[in-house]
Amino acid sequence: MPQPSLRIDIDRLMARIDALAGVGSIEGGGVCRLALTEEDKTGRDLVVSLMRHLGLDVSIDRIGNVVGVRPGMEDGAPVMTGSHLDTVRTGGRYDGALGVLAGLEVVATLNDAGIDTRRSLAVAFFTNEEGARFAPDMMGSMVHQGHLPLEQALETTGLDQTTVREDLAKIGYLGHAPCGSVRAHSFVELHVEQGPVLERDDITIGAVEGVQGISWTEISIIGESNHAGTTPMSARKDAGYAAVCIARFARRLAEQMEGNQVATVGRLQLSPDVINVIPGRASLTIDLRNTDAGLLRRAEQRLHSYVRRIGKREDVYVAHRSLARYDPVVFAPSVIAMVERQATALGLSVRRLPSGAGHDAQAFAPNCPTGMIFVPSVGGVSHNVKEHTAPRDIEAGANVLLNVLLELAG
Ligand code: HGY
Ligand code: MN
Ligand code: MN
Repeated sequence: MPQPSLRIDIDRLMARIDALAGVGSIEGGGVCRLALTEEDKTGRDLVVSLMRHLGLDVSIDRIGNVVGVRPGMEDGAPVMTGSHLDTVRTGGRYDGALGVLAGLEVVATLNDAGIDTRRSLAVAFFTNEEGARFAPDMMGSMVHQGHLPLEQALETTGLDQTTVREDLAKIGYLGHAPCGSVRAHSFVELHVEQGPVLERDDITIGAVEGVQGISWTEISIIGESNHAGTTPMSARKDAGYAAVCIARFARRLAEQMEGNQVATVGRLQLSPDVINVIPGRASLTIDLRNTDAGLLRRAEQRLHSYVRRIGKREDVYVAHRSLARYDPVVFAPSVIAMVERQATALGLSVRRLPSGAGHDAQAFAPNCPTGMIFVPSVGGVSHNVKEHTAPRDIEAGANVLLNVLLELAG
């Protein structure tokens, strides 16, 4: 049960966050540990050795998810926490890492206090949460929770034309444990909000209600490269122009759709990418999100019909491929209330809010009582080297995680 005086050790947690941030560190204080790269391997190795140092039983499954279990007094499914260690190319030091290291800080605190829990506790990190090199995002947790077939994930080819299986093997994390062999009694993830709400409202803890729907599409356009000077405008098959029209349509879509629709063109490539050649080929990615499932489908339909129209109008061939598709997810009311109650018991301000970002927790939500704890992001900035959360807010979030896990683990 909750131990009112028990607290995590923030200096130890910050030291571990800083140590991990030293892996793949980039200019400006951020990190780049793209999934299944050498940097990801080094980060994984560091955390696995910490798990072993804390006495956890560590298992690596066939998609490279790593779970460390602290046995409880009873057998049965563990109460689970965790997040991811991979980052985007311009990542911050808290996105993902905080959830994993705070989970391990909870274990260290219980070890120091000699506290045994009724249920086992598990701390995990999941493969390729970001989806930056290999789509979809949340790949490892989705396989772990049975939403994505293992073989399909292993066969996925990434931006560097390698497969997940090849790169997992290369970094030594093509594990043997069956995926999802460690079933969770419940799952709670601590994560930075990555948005502006908590800071704007001067609130320390977010009791997350759920995750909005996510739709990633890759659009490939084939026109005809031609001379920039000699080709009349009426005779062009300009793949580049078609691509920028689609990008502009995505922005208009976000402005016109209700339900806090967002749209992002994160990647845009033109070929041959030469100043005096009309692009013969183009590709772009469109990230659409909405808290409402029906509106997200409507936004996708409008995008697809626009893409067909622009293909005809510009006389170019256009194809689109879905890279990730997740409906909105709601977290367990019991866990949301638990986060609120434990935050209040610690004298912390707390409010409910939805998550704009995808998280590993959303894979668990259909299978067991699941929730998330947010802490404020300074300036609402994330997926940016300037990502920052104040240590006192990290301490607050980790103490709420400690007490929620203790309540769930009994
Ligand atoms: O894209 C997302 O929301 C998450 O960061 N993978
Ligand atoms: Mn994350
Ligand atoms: Mn992220």
